Amino acid sequence: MKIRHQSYLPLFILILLSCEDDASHVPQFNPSQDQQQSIHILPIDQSQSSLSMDQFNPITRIDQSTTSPILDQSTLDPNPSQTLDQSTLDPNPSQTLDQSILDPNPSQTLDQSIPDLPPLPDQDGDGLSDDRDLAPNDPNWPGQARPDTIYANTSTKLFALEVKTDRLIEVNTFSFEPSYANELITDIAFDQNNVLWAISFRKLFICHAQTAFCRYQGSLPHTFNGLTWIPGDVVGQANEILVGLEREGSWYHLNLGNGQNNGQNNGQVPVSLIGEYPPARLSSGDAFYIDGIGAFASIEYLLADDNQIVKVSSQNPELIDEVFVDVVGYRKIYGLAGWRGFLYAFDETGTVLKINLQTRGITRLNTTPQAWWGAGVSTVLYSEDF
Ligand SMILES: [Ca+2]
Ligand SMILES: [Ca+2]
Repeated sequence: MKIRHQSYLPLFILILLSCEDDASHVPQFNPSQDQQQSIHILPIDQSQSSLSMDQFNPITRIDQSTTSPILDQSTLDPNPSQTLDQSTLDPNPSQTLDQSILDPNPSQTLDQSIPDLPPLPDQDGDGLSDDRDLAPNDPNWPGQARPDTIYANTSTKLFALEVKTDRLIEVNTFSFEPSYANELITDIAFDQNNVLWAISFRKLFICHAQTAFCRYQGSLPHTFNGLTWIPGDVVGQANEILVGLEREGSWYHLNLGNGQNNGQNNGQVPVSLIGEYPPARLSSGDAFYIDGIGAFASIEYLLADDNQIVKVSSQNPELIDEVFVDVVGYRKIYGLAGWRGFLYAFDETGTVLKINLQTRGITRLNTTPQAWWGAGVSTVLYSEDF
């Protein structure tokens, strides 16, 4: 056995040596190696992961920030006409009419137009805050229309019609600065501050609504027979605009310069064409606009016996939304104004008509000796009810 042991000894030694070699190749815990791996590999993996998400994945960021559905709706609307239709090209204008002038609870309309704000400074105490007062230190100028009142004019006199009672009152005979005596007033209009503006055939005035004294504002390059203010937001302007109507049916923007109502233009008032009525239609003498109601105008249709009162686009008078009513028997409606629920038409023959906006029924309110040339109402209705 000993020999056998001896005879196997070299083999045993060889096996032992072989096992030691094999043991040296078995994976062993090697702190230095593993530590190196943890230091170098893991941080690189983490940094690469972070980098790829935040900086090398631009598609994700762009999708979230610039091509979101919000952008699609506001600036990349594939059907932008929907937005336009709702705001400026209402295909069903009668809805606007129904909701505003036929509103049985009109205080809602006024509440929206005159927010409840603290009073602004009014140095002269005339009811017009300094920022709206053409003469902030003169309590007698420019004057304002009375609430619940529309106004009408002959060529020489100013009248007031109280809408609560339908009572017609003479305010005064128009008077002027000496250089402008004997001007004939063809139409009147009230701005959003309820200040009275008036035109003669070739001149523009501001007139005190309580005294009918008029101050010259500028000359006119055309002869206008109608005058109205239109809110700026309706026609894409910052401020409300003054519009003159030619007999031939053209509407002109009377540009008063910087800001509204500056009244300081002593030269010729620059004008620019807004548009004109469709062929064969003339201005019968007036138009008016009330915020939330829209524009109405009196029109003479060539060869027709009667005037028409139409609802018209303020942006383009060629777009007559509808013939609101044929005023049978009257063809000289030179004055037109409106109030809640009613239109008032002043014919040169002296008749005053009241037209129900809901039923479109016409009643003769008054027959006067006055040859009516114009009428006016503010774009914002003022009332003592609120
Ligand atoms: Ca004032
Ligand atoms: Ca004043």
